[in-house]
Amino acid sequence: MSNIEITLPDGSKQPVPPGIRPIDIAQSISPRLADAALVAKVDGELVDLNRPIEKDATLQILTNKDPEALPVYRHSTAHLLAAAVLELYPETKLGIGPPIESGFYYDFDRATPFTPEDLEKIEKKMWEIQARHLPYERVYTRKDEGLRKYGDAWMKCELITERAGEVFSEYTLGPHFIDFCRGPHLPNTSKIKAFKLLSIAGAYWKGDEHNKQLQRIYGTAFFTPKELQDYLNRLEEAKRRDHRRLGKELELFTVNETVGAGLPLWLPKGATIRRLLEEYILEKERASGYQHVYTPDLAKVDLYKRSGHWEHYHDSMFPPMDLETEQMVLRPMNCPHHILVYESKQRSYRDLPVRIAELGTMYRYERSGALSGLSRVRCMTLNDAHIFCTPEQIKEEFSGVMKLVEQSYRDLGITQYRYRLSLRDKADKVKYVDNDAMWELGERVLREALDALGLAYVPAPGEAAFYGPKLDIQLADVMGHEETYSTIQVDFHLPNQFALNYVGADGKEHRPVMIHRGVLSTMERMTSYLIELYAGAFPLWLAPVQVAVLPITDRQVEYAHVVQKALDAAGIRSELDARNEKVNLKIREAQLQKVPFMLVLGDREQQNGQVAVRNRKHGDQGAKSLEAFLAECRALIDSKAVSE
Ligand code: TSB
Ligand code: ZN
Repeated sequence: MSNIEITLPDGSKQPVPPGIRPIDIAQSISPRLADAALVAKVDGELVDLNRPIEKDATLQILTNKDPEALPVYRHSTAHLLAAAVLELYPETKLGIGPPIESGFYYDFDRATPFTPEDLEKIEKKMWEIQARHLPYERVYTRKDEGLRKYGDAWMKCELITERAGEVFSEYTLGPHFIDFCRGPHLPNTSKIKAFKLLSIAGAYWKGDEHNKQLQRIYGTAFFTPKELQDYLNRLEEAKRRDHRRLGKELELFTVNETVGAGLPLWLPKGATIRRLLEEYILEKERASGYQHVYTPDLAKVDLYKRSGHWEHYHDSMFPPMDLETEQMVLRPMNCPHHILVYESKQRSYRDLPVRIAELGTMYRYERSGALSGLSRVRCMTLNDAHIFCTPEQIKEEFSGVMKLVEQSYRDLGITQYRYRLSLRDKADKVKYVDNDAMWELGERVLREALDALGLAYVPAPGEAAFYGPKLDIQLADVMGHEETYSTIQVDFHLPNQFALNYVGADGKEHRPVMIHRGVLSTMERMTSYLIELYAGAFPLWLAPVQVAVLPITDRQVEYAHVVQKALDAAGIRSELDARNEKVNLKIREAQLQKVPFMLVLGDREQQNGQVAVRNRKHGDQGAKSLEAFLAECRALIDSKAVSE
């Protein structure tokens, strides 16, 4: 038989006999490469290193230098996990075990629940198997034979019935493990160098709550122990900062089953932070020419039919409610209401831009699995505004919004962010309004505005609003997971839907453009970010309790009241701990609550009209006059200092 031709990444071509395996070619290049090889890429497709190549092809050998090999590596680690589970608990039935963004999982059906101690045992067993250098072997099974062979493995039979062709592939690992799997896999277990089992969770078979509940074991794997350790450290840090945990500990918010998932209740301290954010942004907007309005949280379905939300955004809306002869719906966005505010009177070119703003509460149906604390909720209040302007004014308005964003981020101490140009998915005619000319214009206007400001951005197809492209500002959490916070959106669609107009200098009617924008994002999402950014230790100006007043004994309680009154008068938020407890305990508790300043009051302080100041970060600061402390505090608050 004649040779086939293999093209390597450097462009060189090798004539080789058909049936050659990628690992043979790696070996012929260098034994080092063969040793480092994890998986092959043949004509762009990932395949096992020992899968024969039968025709001309391009070939790349992937090692631990190639991020693309990581999912394969993790998938193989998932098989290693399942092999260990079967060796320890042979009665277990296998579900699926794919790699995921942060590692892998495997679903198991077993009557006895796995315990944390089991995880340790399983992990040990995995290392044992790893050391056996067991190969991952691909075998082919005929469908009818497979169904016969796996009679009692119900999940496997379901998968085979639904997904397998006449013949399907399986992978084995040692004598106990075989699973329905497309692969590819690593050549053998010795290639796995670093993994960790992380947690156990319940998961329904195929994600459907009508199905049987399985036990899911999550784990992660990295090419090197160092990368794994870095990841585990970040995971620890993320736990320390987790806004859901801190929200409870610091009494900021609570989510109650009886109210419903994704509907957080703001507790007094969280509400204080929210109110400060609201007051902050309202004042900034007032000074930037915005007009604030109040509009209702619901409207007739017809309003959203007209705007296009009903057609394109229906999946994210709460179901409508019947009211007498009408159908009402909770609003998923505030734009239609603001459009009606614009429309409430005749507008002339001299009025433009008209900037309508509101802390607008809106409701979105988010899947229950996607909900998280305050960062993804179903009822949210957006620092929203809609700017109605001429096409010529877009650029200046855009840069005005960017200034607001940058100033707010500076004041809040947010320094790490990325710009994302969110575009439509051209093929998706359901989610996005079908009007090519409009989308191209919107995208061009946004790109020009971005270029004029010299901002570097990353385009993201499929992330636009249904009515137009947007510039999203992305903030990442400790684990690198990004969410959108601020957003600026150019919209030529809604003004058309509502036939908006203004009277131009020529006395004729013209159509305005709309810019939708949120600066602080929703109060919910921004607060979740700030909790994590500061790990609960908010800058003085945002701290729900700024000063803890701590009398040492009952004798100083009266003086403590005087001090607290002075704090009140200076507009400083304080809490007085007048309990009959040791002052050290009071300090410890205030410290745990991350209160910026503690004023410890003993006889001496009382006699001298002083306060002994403790700082949550730097400890004891010595005694000073009450006036001096108030002045220092005021200065820190007024300058919005990020740390004291
Ligand atoms: C800016 N109509 C525009 C508005 O005029 C609008 O609603 N845009 S949006 O759909 O992108 O939402 C604005 C912001 O709300 C998002 O950028 C995001 O920061 C925040 N947000 C969206 N969904 C949620 C949610 N489920 N929970 C918390 N915040 C959310
Ligand atoms: Zn809007």
